Amino acid sequence: MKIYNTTKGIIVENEAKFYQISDFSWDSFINQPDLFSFLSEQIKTAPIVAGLDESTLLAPIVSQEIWASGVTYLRSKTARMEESKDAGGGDFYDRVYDADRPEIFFKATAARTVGHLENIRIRKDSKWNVPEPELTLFVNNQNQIAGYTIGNDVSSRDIEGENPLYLPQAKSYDKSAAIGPCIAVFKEPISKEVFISVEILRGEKTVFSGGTKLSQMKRELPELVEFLTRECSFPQGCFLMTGTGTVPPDDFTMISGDIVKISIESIGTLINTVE
Ligand code: DO4
Ligand code: MG
Repeated sequence: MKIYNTTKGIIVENEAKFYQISDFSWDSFINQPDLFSFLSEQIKTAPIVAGLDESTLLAPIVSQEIWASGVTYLRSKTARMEESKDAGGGDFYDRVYDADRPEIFFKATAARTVGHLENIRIRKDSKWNVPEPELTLFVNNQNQIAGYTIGNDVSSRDIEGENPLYLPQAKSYDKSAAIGPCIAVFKEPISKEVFISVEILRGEKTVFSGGTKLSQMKRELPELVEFLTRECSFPQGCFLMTGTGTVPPDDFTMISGDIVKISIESIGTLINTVE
């Protein structure tokens, strides 16, 4: 089942039918215990609507924070080691990849986040910018993985590579995070066989495409959640981007007008244009 946040309220999709939900705020709806069973009950009585008008979609976030984990895939580790070798930072990435404690950082508030079909941004003081296609967890206020969405952890690689202490500037700025188009809720945890793919279009041309299976991730999803929630409480739940396994070649940077499409099987496709 999929939950959409729209200008017309909350819509639930199940087996190609769309249901209008009333009487719930977004925050309280997505934090219902046992979300899959709750949705199954809701759609028994909710009115069916004609379909989903994509132009009404909002990012599936209201009061939640977005956090992110990094260096969870080998490809991410080698890319960061390479970009930061002149700054002597490479060793940090090698060590965090093998350490018990994962890298977890604060990514964005809802105000800095965009949804499906909205514009993402690259920093004006950066010359090397990439999308990071990431499976993104919705962690409810009981610290349980209750749903999944698609995330784009837009990043400035030159700023991050210059000094690892610049990470917050490379990662967190206006419209640096995109999530959506929905929160997908499954009866069972998401399959590790899902493929996370990205395509970047410049005009008619695909200038980069790639992807990875979730099974390539070094860490377990509950392990990331456990570290995030150890000393942080989330009364309205939170989102956790789980790291990228796909990094474009070092001579690639996004430019204004590029369209980034990230797809994850069983969740959908998140499309954003670079402002
Ligand atoms: O350590 C830098 C950021 C890593 C990251 O965002 C990722 O691996 O996805
Ligand atoms: Mg990332």
